[in-house]
Amino acid sequence: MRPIQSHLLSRRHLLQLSGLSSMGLLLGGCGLNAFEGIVGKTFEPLNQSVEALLLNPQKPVPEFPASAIEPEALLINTFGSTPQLDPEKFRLTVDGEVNNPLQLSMADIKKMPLTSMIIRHVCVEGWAAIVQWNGVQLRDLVALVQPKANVRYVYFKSADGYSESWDLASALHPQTLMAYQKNSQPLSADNGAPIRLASPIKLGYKQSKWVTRITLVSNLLTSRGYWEDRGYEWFAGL
Ligand SMILES: Nc1nc2c(c(=O)[nH]1)N[C@H]1C(S)=C(S)[C@@H](COP(=O)(O)O)O[C@H]1N2
Ligand SMILES: [Mo]
Repeated sequence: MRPIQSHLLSRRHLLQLSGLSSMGLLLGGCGLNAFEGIVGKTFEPLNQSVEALLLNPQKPVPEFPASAIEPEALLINTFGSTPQLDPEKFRLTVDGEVNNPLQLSMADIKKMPLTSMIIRHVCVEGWAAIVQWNGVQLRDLVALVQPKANVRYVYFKSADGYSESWDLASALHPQTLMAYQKNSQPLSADNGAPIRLASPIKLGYKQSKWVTRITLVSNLLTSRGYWEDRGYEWFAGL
């Protein structure tokens, strides 16, 4: 790879920062103090740090038209039994190596910018489905908690005992969502209500349902995830 020229880098960096601060204002409107810590550190070199990933959104995966949605094709796939979570009492914890850990209600989450995408869900068991997911970008949640610079992985804990871990770049991809709707309808309990992971860049088993806790860490723990601990590949990219 060729090194990036430094004058290009700083110009690009500035342009991206201007975009970021408007997003910060948007989130600021819901009473949550976004991006301050990240925007403050403008002169760190661009590398695989958290700031670099937040400032350089990866290229989106092409999506499908609404006519391609296959409402019956998404099979329910759950290792255990379906948890019934009360959406009023539900809190999503976002914590770990961060400056501003948060506990968010569904009302808090619904005040954040809504993103919709029509993507293909692919299960290793040999089925796939084109689905629309609607929710918040995980990158917005990560920015809100102000991660420390050494964060490289994200753990997801689920109410059914399921767990997952992702690399930070995949977690901060613009189409990695914490979804609370499927095909523009509230998520059903079987599909992960009140909130679940959804992304076109990872296999189905990476897309945790009933997520109760998102933890940002600098190193992977002994357990890398429910299926990963049983021999499945960790990265599981599409
Ligand atoms: N909490 C939890 N999340 C989970 C699972 C699970 O068993 N528990 N199964 C995974 C698998 S293998 C797939 S293919 C998708 C299926 O999502 P769906 O049931 O909404 O179709 O959820 C994933 N997320
Ligand atoms: Mo799956």
